[in-house]
Amino acid sequence: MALFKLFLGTLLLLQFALQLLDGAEPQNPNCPAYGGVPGTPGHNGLPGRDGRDGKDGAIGPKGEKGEPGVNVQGPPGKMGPPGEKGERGPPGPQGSPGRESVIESLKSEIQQLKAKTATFEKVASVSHFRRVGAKYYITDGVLGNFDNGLKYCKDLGGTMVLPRTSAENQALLKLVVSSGLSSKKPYIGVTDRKTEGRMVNTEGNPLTYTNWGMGQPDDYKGLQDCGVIEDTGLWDDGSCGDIRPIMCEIDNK
Ligand SMILES: [Ca+2]
Repeated sequence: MALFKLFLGTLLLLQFALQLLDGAEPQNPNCPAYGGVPGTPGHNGLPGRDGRDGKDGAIGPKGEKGEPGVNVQGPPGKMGPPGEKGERGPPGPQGSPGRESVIESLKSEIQQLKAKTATFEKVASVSHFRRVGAKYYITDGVLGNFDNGLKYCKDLGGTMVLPRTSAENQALLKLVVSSGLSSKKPYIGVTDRKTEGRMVNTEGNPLTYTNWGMGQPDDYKGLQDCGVIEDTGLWDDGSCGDIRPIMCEIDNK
């Protein structure tokens, strides 16, 4: 017992000394308490529950630019169903003539110009001519019978002269006079040698214009079947075998 008191007293003194060394103020110097002996450290407790989510942090810095994507066109999609037929549109403007058409047109014009040139050359080749409408009356003073005249004019590309109107007859009369051939009564392209009394042109067609003199054609002595023109412009019938001036007409188409 005495030993226990001694031990207890020593322990108190030791604690007091420790408090003095720690600077700790004695709790109550008038009523000093005895501290217990510190126990051994306890075991670690169980981990606590998860805490609440924290607030969102600040926006981070902008990231680096990514690599360019690969530009690859995907495969075409499936063909859709055919749509309904639309209404007929208005007619388009007329197209310009094709190249072939233009060439054909130019060829035609060239042919016409060549024909006109040929006509002018024929007209210019004779000594006397007169234009009336779209034709020329021409003569070179050549003499021959009626059949000679038909051939001569045909070879020249024309026909024996035959007025179809009063104006044409006047034009022919002027040529007859100006050529100095009026006294020889040139032939005109009419005849009834195929059918007596039925005067026709050199193609066998009935006449649409005549300018017969009084009492003509009279087929004098039954020998007159071919037409001639007198210096008055009137017509008469004479022998087809007589030698007379030949006059032709050429179309200037
Ligand atoms: Ca006669």
